[in-house]
Amino acid sequence: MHLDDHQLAEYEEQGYLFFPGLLDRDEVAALQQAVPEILDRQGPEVIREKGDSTAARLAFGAHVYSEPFRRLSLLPRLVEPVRQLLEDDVYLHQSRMNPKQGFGSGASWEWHQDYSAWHVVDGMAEPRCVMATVFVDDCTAAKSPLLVIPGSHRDGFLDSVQLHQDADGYSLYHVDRDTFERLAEENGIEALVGPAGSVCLCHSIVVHGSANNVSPWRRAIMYLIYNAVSNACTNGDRPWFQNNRDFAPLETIDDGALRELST
Ligand SMILES: O=C(O)CCC(=O)C(=O)O
Repeated sequence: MHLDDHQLAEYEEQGYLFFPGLLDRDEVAALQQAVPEILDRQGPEVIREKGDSTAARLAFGAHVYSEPFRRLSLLPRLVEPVRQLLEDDVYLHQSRMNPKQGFGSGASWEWHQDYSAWHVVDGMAEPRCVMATVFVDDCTAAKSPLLVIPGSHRDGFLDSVQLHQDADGYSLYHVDRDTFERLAEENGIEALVGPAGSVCLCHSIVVHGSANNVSPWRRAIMYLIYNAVSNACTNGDRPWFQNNRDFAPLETIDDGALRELST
């Protein structure tokens, strides 16, 4: 998939591009079938919700241990436009699934820029990194969609407050209240809604967050974090599933390879 000049200008302006239904039904089915096994995994790569230890909050690294997600991460449909946006070869710095379980278990996310932790903790020099946000489930207004502030990347990397650092090394920084209010007043807030298989390519300093999912339905999103090879991280303190140290440029696979897995 090649981005045209209009799309490149839109990314520059609003900090993200949204592609409804970029993956077809068979591809979505292959991903959805793999989700329960990923969330049941017992290991440090799966972090549980504070208010419900039975519910996974984040599953890191599924592109390594789940074949459908490995294939997803290497599809030309994702990797080629990301290379184009970053004007470089790319490697996968991190992947994480946020299943956002229903009945309130899927808790909120404070307003933040993802780049904060990668810069401060992992030593990523520049925000030359794209979050490919893949909707594994339908994301509707009722399921606490991902909320973004369009154009907030144009304010650059913001001073952030560290919200917490878990014993397992997971860090979250949040944007201070005054800055958040100003950005929201200036740019508004958009909800990313669309059917399963939709994809958003998002700049790593776009401010985003989400509310508790009080619907009865899961709302899983897979975040694939592609970094420019020339921007590889310099610190190696965090484990492989948070800070991948293999900087070899990704080689794409056949664009139909994920679809082949659907049964
Ligand atoms: O999927 C969500 O609700 C938000 C997740 C998020 O902001 C993140 O993982 O950085």
